[in-house]
Amino acid sequence: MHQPPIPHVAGSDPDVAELIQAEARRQRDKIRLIPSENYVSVAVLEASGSVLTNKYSEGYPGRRYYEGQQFIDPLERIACERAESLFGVDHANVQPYSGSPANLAVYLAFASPGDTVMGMALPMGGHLTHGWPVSVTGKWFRSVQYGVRADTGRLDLDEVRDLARRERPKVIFCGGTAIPRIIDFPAFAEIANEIGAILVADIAHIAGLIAGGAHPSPVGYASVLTTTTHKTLRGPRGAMIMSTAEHGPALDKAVFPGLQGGPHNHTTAAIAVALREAAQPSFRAYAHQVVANAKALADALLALGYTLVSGGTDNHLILLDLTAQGIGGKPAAKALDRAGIEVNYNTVPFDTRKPFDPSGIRIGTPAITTRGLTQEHMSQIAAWMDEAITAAAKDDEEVIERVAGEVRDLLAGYPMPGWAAA
Ligand code: DSN
Repeated sequence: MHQPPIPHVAGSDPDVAELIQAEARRQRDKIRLIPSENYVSVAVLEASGSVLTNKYSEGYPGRRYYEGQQFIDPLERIACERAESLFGVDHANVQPYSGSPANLAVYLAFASPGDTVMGMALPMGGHLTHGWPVSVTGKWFRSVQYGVRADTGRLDLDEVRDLARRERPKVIFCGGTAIPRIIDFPAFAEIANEIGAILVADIAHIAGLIAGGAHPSPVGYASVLTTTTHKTLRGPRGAMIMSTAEHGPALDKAVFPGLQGGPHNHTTAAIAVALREAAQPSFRAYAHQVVANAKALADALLALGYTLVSGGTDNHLILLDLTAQGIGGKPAAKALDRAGIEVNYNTVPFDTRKPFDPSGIRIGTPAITTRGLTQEHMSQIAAWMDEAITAAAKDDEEVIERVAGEVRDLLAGYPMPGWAAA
């Protein structure tokens, strides 16, 4: 059953309770490979579900527009101090509702509509809010976009430098959602410094790896960092903006009152709990295991003949191009889901197919590592993926069902946080 238990929801609203229990069972029974997802601890779940949700706190500690902040103020201070200490930054703001609002606040702090901004193109591995045309960040700003090289699948820093020199953006974003390689923060800083741009490192995907010492930190290179708190960092759904002391006031003003109203105090508490967890030695081991698992899974997939964008991974994430398998990312993802392996379909750089029916799937190891799986399980997972993808191409539901059963059997030995045997 769901942990913490939900007897009051079950008593008053059985429909919703059953959906929560069903989702918990689904998370228990699947190999969850979506690289932006994880399992939070029960402590994080408890803080997220606390009475702090009842309170409005517009403003910042010591400067609120509502009374009754005796306990909220110290709580938000603790969350900020833990973020500052864990990442080694001068200033943290834990109020952004999620990653997109955090990035919007950065634009609000440093750019005006019509200004030139730069980021990685979404189909190349960037994020919607790094200036992609359908996003408000691509509509309200003059956005220029960089990508990866066609021959290596890796970021093209020469292109970034040329583009920056030519277009002179006010703000440059690095980071993204489908980058399997180490981000070269010093090189980005050199480019931004040369043209006087603000460098923003969107570390949403890799925040936990940075906290755990498994990816270089952008601190000292990017003066602004944005991150969600729920991916490798293994906290609640939320976000943070971190910066040098110089930029703190502008960023705070942009989050509130510029963009948002009251912070979600239950999320602030859960972020604080997650940041304390991320400061423990066990989290360092977790971050390194995430990367070791991803490398082992990438090697196993390569051995089975799969094409990986950039040829492998340095972090938690693997991007597969299924063109050679003769199946689109979407039907493959759906077959894998039926086989108990949850992934998301994704564009690959220079994709000739549409974003809603692209050539690739994106996978990662943060959630299965939390579950306790290690390198020794990765060749089996790759083999199951291969069986399911091959079966999908042949409409062989029997194989898919068998794999789903084997997946459940394996996972039964690796309990998930958030679930207790009844
Ligand atoms: N939706 C997130 C991801 O899956 O990477 C990025 O915002």
